[in-house]
This record gives sequence, C-alpha cells and structure tokens, in this order.
Amino acid sequence: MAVIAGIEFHKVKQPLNQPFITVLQKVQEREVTIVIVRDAEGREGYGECVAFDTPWYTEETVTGSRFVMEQVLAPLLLGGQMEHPAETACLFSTVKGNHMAKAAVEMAVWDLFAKRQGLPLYEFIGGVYAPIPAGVVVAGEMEDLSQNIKMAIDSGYRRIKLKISPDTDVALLKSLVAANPEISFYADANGSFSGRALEELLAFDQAGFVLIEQPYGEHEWEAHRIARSKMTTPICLDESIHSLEDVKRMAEQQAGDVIVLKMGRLGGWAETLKVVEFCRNEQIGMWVGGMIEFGVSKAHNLALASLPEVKLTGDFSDSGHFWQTDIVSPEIYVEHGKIKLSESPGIGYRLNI
Ligand code: OSB
Ligand code: MG
Repeated sequence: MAVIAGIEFHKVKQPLNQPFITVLQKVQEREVTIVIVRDAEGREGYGECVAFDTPWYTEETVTGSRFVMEQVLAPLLLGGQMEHPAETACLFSTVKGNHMAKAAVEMAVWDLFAKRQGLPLYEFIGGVYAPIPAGVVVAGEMEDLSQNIKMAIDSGYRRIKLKISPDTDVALLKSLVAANPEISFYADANGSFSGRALEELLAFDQAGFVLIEQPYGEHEWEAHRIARSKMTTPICLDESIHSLEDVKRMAEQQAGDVIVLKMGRLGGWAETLKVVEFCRNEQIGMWVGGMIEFGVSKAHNLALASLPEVKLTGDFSDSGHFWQTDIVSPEIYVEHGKIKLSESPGIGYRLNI
C-alpha cells in the first residue's frame, strides 16, 4: 500500500538544436511540464507531459494540461491508498480526454511504485533487459536532407524516419533510400494526404520505406483502409490511435498494419499496456513514437520498448539530438546504434531541474 503524499509541477523550456519541421508545425522551442509525485517516505516518481504549446498534434496544450493536472487530477490522486499504479487510471476515469495530462501523472506514479519495489521500470512492467535500437527523425530544412541523413548515419543510427507530404520530391527520397541499403527508412505523412488523390500516396509505395505512417487524417479510417488494400508498404497509424478501442477499430476495418505507441496520446501506462497485449494477440506491429521530449519521457519510452512484443525500432534519438543539455543525468546516449536500459530503480535517471 502506498499513499501519494505530494505532487509538484515544474516548467521546462528549451530551444531545439535545429528546427523540427512537419506539415503541421515548425517547432523551434519546446516547453513541457515535469511532474514529481512523492510517497509518505519521501521517495519520488517522475513524469513528463508532452502536450505542445498549441493544439497542432492533439487538442491538448501546455497551459491546458497544466491546469488539468494541477486542478483536476492532483486532487483525485492525493491522499488515497493505492496498491498498484494501474489504479491511477481508475481514479481519473471521471475525467474526459486529456490523455497527455493523465499520462504524465500516471507515469510519475508508475516510476514511484517501481522505485518502492527497488525495480527498474522496465522490469516492473515485464520487459526484458536488452539494448534498445535507436531511431532518429530527420525533419529539418529540405535542402539539408542529404546532409542530415549522412549525419544521422555517422552518429550510428540505423533507422531513420523522414517526413513526407504530397509536395515531397519522391525521386529524391527514392535515391536516398536506395543509396543507404543498410538503413531502415520509415516515412511519416502526419495526415498530409487528406483530400488528395490516392495516386499521390501510391507514388511512395515503391520508395523502399519499411512503413508509411498516418497518410490521412486521424478520423479517416476508410481512406486508410483503401490505401492499405492498394499498397505493399505497411500502413502505420499514429494520430488515429487514442485508445485500445481505436486499435480494435483499425483491426476490424483493416485500416492499418502497425501502430505507434505514444503514452501521452493513449493516456498513460495502463491503457498502453492493454494496447500492447491486444496487438500481441492480433499480431499488429508496434513501435514507440517520440514527441520531441526530454529524458523523463524518453526513459519511460525506453522501458516500454523493452517489452518483447514491441519489435519495430522506435523514435529513440539521444539527449543531444534535440537538446544542448537534457534534464536527466546521466544523459541518454546512443552507442553503436543502441541505447542501454538503466538498471537503477524506476526510470533510472536523476532529474536536474
Ligand atoms: O508525428 O510522430 C510524429 C514529434 C512531435 C509530434 C508528432 C510526431 C513527432 C515525431 C517524433 O515525428 C520526433 C521525435 O521525438 O523523435
Ligand atoms: Mg507520426
């Protein structure tokens, strides 16, 4: 039994080393909220809220999620007796939506419980100790594309995700993919083929991508079903997947082959673990997505990627990719294309804020 005796929120804001450009937004600076929960013995658990400044990726925002965490979720959490961190999601069940806010608080509680048991988080959730393959998203200026790919490869990355849209030069991408046969390339459209002719998407089918992520809008199930039936490249859904129900819908409607796990979008550890179990049983491919996040969120993501069912390489760049200095120590770093799991209790990283 544990009591959550305290909760704190800290603003973290840093410029990115390089702008991160998608069809949805150009991100040059990142603000997140770090959540710290405490038990009666003074142990701490850490979470990170990955909502953006404005609602361009999901409806949530930094300001709105901070309000929900502080004024709505914290009172539901504080003071109650808990036997398992999965109970957090039950405490929040009367609050609609706000998945990123819920996930951040939940993450902190799961970290705290793992630390109470003296277990690394990956072990607490049933993961396996193994180096996690790194993956980077090249999303800078178009004219720097070849150079950025080369730099990623030189840094040891063997999985590279490129952002695509109907305006992308397919021939250029094809040649870059063909020139680097040792690299797994993913393509992410962030819904940009919405309302466009199917042929525009089909032009990317023979480009050599391992998968194409979210060609259409989050609610465009039928468009995804049609694309999947016409393409050989697997379709992967990101923005469409907010819950286990959405994954079931994808399976029923044959609207995709693979999903991106993002704890913030799914509402936290409890829902994410249900999704992982469903996907394992249905043989739906999974990988862990990134949110231009700091080390706290990344450490939770690394634990998630340690589950043997999560077989595809995720968006795992090192601390230095986005940040001058990360907020965790030690920093997260990539060695020979892999990231080591921390064996310290909980997320296994100290917080420097
Ligand atoms: O669509 O996967 C996405 C970042 C922010 C919002 C949405 C997405 C992304 C990324 C991952 O592409 C970037 C990363 O953190 O490595
Ligand atoms: Mg995506």
